Amino acid sequence: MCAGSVIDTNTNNTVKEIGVGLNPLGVAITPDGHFVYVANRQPLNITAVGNVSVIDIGTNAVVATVGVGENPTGVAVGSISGTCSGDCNNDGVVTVDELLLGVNIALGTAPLSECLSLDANHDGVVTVDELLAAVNTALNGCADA
Ligand SMILES: [Ca+2]
Ligand SMILES: [Ca+2]
Repeated sequence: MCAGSVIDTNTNNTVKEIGVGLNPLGVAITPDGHFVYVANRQPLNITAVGNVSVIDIGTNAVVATVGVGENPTGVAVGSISGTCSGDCNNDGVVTVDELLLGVNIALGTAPLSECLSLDANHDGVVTVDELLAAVNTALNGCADA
C-alpha cells in the first residue's frame, strides 16, 4: 500500500498521510470539494486489476475502494452542479426508486455516495427537507431538464 499526503496549502506542510492502493497516479477532486478520487495503478511491472480510492476530505479517510480495469493511470470526476435534488443517476428525472433510495440514505441504511444530489447543503446528511426537495423535483421536474 502507498500513501497520499494531505498538504496544508497555507503552510505547504504535510499534515497527514492516507493509505491508498499501490502506485497511485491519478488524482481528482469532486466539484463540491468533498471527495478525492485516486487511481491506483497497482504493480508497475505487470498487468494487474487496479482500483480507485475514494477519500472523504472532511475526515481525510478512505471511505471506499472501487475496483476498476487493469492499470488505471488517471481519474476524472464530472460536475454535479446543475443536477436536481434526488436525481441520483443524473438522467434529468427523479424516480420513485430514487426517492426510496433517498429515504434509505436518510435512515442510514444506504450510503450517501449512492445519491450525492440529495445532500443539497453538502453536510453529509440527508434531512427531511432535502427529501421533500427531491419529492418536489419528482413531481415538478428538474429545473434544467
Ligand atoms: Ca434519475
Ligand atoms: Ca444535507
